[in-house]
Parts: sequence; structure tokens; C-alpha cells
Amino acid sequence: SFLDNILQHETFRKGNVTVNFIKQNPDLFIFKAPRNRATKLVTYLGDVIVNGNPDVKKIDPTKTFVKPIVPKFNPNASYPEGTKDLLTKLGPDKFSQWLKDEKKIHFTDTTMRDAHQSLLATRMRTFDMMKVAEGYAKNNPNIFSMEVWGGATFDVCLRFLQENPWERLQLLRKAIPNVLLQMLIRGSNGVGYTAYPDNLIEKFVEQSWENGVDIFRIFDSLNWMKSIAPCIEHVRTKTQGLAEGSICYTGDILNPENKKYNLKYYTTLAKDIENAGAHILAIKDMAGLLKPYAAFELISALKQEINIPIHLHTHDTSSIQSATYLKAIEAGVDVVDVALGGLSGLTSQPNFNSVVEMMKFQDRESHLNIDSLNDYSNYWETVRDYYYPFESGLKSGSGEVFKHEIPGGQYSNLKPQAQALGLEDRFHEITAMYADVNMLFGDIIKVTPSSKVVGDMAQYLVSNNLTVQDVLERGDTISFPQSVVSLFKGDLGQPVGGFPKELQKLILKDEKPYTDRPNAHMAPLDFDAEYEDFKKIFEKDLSRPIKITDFLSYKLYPKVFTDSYNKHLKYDNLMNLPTKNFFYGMEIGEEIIVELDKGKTLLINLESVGDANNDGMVTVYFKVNGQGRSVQIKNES
Ligand code: 3PY
Ligand code: ZN
Repeated sequence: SFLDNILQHETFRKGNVTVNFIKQNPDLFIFKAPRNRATKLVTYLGDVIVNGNPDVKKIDPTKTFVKPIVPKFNPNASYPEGTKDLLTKLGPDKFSQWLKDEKKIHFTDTTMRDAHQSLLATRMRTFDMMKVAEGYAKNNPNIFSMEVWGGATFDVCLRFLQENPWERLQLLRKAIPNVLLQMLIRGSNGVGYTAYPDNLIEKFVEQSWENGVDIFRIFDSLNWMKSIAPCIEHVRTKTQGLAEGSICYTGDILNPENKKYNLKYYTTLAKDIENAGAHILAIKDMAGLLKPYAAFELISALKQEINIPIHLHTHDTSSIQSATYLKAIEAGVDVVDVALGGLSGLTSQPNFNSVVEMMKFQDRESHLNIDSLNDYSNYWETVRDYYYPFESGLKSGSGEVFKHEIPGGQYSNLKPQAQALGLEDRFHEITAMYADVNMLFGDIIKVTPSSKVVGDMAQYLVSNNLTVQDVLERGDTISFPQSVVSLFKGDLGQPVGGFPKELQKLILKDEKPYTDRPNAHMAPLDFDAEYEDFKKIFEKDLSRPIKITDFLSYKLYPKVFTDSYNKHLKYDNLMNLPTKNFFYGMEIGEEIIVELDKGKTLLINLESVGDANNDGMVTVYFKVNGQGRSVQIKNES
């Protein structure tokens, strides 16, 4: 602004200011940043108008959108106290005790993380979250926690949404200061698909806390304590947040033939997690396999065996998982994960609104504001429509999930993936093969990233017309997908009961597997030196200062971060662009308002789009705050 320009002016800072200061210094009137930003923004819009958003593969030209209704709230009212205030007051250990002593059933709202990860390929933008974040926290302060970060959201932000995941977290924290915010972290794999040096994960946990995470749901994709325990320790030593250690549930404890993943297996693992220092135990039923009566047995047994509260997570792929919640609540579970109606069901979590109704007039009722929850459900239902290209196409619940055991998020991705491979008509062959590959691998826990390996192998076998029998008979002649080799080498840790030895030899050929922690094979990061080098490369021209969190993004996803950095140089921050325009550009005559920063808005009007000239360049004409502005865009088609 003008004032900033004055304050930052060299003459002004030296104190040599006379009455003619403003007259003598015309550079005070050059507002570089905003002008620059406007140009970058219309360059982005021009790109999408001419070439489409590369992430949107199919467009329905007849599609119309309804404007979402943001439920009313008072921006001037203070926030009612919630669980975050209680955590601050009690500290994590006493908080854990408080939760255990609570009688009513508590709810975690997964709408802003797992729900859209599992239904819309993780594409939900910060823009749509921020419209309701403050109001939701003010209108519904009695929710236990909101899962808003981690899992796949981290890399999708950078890869496809042109957003900084850390900025999303900071904004949500600011808008939701009263309710606990929760993230999902994959143990030693962080928010990635492979193991990282321990001190990188430690720093990541510390920074996640600093930027707003309160509850860390920690799991390992093979249920390996050697990956879970260090992460619990990071939370305990580097934060005042809550470490929620998870058991990933697979199989069926009620099946007498199930010798591996039986009740004893889970209660032992739960005890190990408690002994490792977790404040809460999560049962992470990523595929929605925990049936109602099994839930009753499991929760009842765990209540006997451990002294920390229990938090249950499931996916409604089969469509019977609200019955599981009912039995779990009867058995004394402390918290359940639900998603607001408009983003619930199928591969997402059970319906928040309906589960609250289910508990009405019962002993463990939570007395939430159901009318408000319904308003927010309607908001998300309308917003969801803007993301239609990312819908999976699944239409109904599927009992087949108990056979193939595919996690919710992966199941909804598998259909578009099969399509992309030209295997659309063989979708059920792939899901059946997934089950076969799981047994071939020795019946492993399947959740990110181990589930991805099973999926890669299943698709590989189906597309090459191979069977599991072929692998066993002539595996020495097959060159397996890299992720499969890596799993069998030990890069994701050790599965329950070890790898099948014969198969491991067929897959690894001459490579030697290892059985200690993958992290033991990694040099710790030299933070000071590497961060300095990083700054030298990336501090050039980003219109915001480089931070340690950028360095962490880079260390987790070097290429994805670099690509996103370069796009930021070209387009700047696109977070405040309305979702319709981010994905689909603008129509001629359309007028939009984009808030660059608080109080700094751009009124953008698309006037016309020219024809491509001989060099394939198209001129797109806008009006920005009433002034004509055109950009030249290369037509890529
Ligand atoms: C993730 O790791 O992203 C998951 O949601 C696993 O269930
Ligand atoms: Zn999940």
C-alpha cells in the first residue's frame, strides 16, 4: 500500500523527510506487488480459459452450479470454549483422562480431510473450507475434533491445487481456535509413501504442532511398532499435543479361521501402543471391515485391556458401518469419526447428522446442534458438485469390500485408474486380483502406502494377463513393479509374521532384503547446512519469504515442491480464486471478485477471447477493476 511504500522508502527510513518528500519521490506510487499479482492471476485464468485445467480430464458442457449457502454466524462474537481450550488448560495427559471419564459419545468431523480424500480424490480447496471454518467453530464448539490435515492432503495441495498445505493449516487454525485440529501421519513415512530420516519426521511433527495440529493420528502401513513408537515419541517430546497411536484393522476377528489378525493380535498391539506413550488409541478401519458384532467384541476387550480412551475410524464402503458405530458406542468407545452428510457415506465416513440423530434421547447423547449440522451438510452437498470431475462413479455400497479389503480412499481411486489403463471393463477382475495378491504377499495390512503396492501389483498382473500362479511358477522371469520390489526389500518395514520367503526371492532376485528399520539406513538430515542451500535456490523470487515449512515440503516431495514453486512464480497464490474459476476458467461476460488479501479485492471481467494467431497465441481480454488488461496465451491443443 501507499503507507507501506512510505515506511519502506530509503529516504524515509534514514529520517531525511521534508514536506516535499512525497512530491520528490514518484516511486511511492508504484505498487509493484498487487499489480504483479493481478497480472499473474489473469495469466492463470487465461491459461485455463484457453487450455483448460490440466487436472480436469472430463468436462460436462451442460453443467450448471448452484451457489452454496454459507450458514449464518456472527463474525464479531467471540469463540465459545471447546476442546482446544481444554487441552491448553489440562495438558495432554490429563486431557486423555478427561476424555476417558466422559460419558457422552464424542465426534470427530472428517469432512475436511478423509471425506473428500475418499470421495473426491482429495481435491477440496482451502477456499471452500475457509468459507465455513469460522462459522462452524462458533456454531458447533462441542465437536471433539476436526480432522483437517495430513494423509494425502499434503501432496495433493502442492501437486494439483497449487496451494501451500502449511498455509491451509495456519488459516484453519486461525479460523478454528477453539476446537482440536487433527491430522493423519503415516509413522516413519510421514505424509509420504516411503520412509524418511527420523529427524525429518521429528521436525515435521514439531512444525505441524507449531502451525496448528493438536491430535496426531499415527499409524504404520504394516502395523509395525518400530514405525509407530518413534512418532509417538516425537509428539510427546516436541509438542504439547495428543499422540493417537493406531491399530489398522483388517480381516474379521469373529472368523474362527482367522489365525493371524484375531482379537489377541489387536489387544496386544493396543497395549504396545499404550506402553509407547499414546494418549489415545485409534482403531483405524481404513477399508470398513469392522462389522457391528466384531466392533462390540473388540471395543469391549480393549476397554478391559487398556487405560487410554478409544477413537474409532471407519469407511462406509459396505454401507453398514453406522451399525458398527452403534455397537461400538454400546461397548463404550469414546469417540467416533463421521463426515457431514453431504460428504459422507460410501467410501467416506458414516453420516454425522444421522449418527447424531441415532443417539438422540439416549444415555450417551451429545446434545449437538443438529439444525446447524444440517445447514453445514447442505453447504457441502452444494460445494461437492463443483468437484464433479473427481467423483469416483461408485453408486452404491458394496459387500464385496469384505472380500477384497481395499481401503476407502484407494477403492474410489481404483475405478478412474482402471479407466486410465484401459481396464475399465475389468474393474472387478482388478478388485478380485487385489485379494489374490494380498494372500500371495502373506495377508498383509493394507493401508497407505502398503495398499498402493498391492494395488500396483494387481493392476500389473491384470494388464499383463498374469495370475498369482504364474508369479509362483515363473516369477524369476518377471520384472515386478518398483514399489513391489521396494516393499519386499524392507523399505516399508516388516509385515506381521514376516514376508513369504520363496516369493521374496522371486521378487528381489539378487537384491538382499533387510529387517531393521528403513530409517536406520538413512543419514540424518543436516538441517542447518541443507536449509541454507535450499534458501539459496528458492529464495529468489517467491512473493513471500521462504520458511522452514517450505524446506520440509521440499524434503518430503522434492519434485512436487519444485514444480509448485515454479507455478507460484508464474501464477502467484491462487488460493482465493473461486473454485469454479480455478477448475473451469471463466465464461465471456462473467464477472468475479477475488480477494487477494484482506481488503484488497480484484473485480475481474472476461471480455473476449481472440482466435489463435499463426504462432498459436491467443489474446484473452479482461477488465480488472475497470481497466482493460489482456494476456497472450499459447494454445496447447
Ligand atoms: C492415508 O494414509 O492417507 C489414509 O487415509 C489411509 O487410510
Ligand atoms: Zn480413513
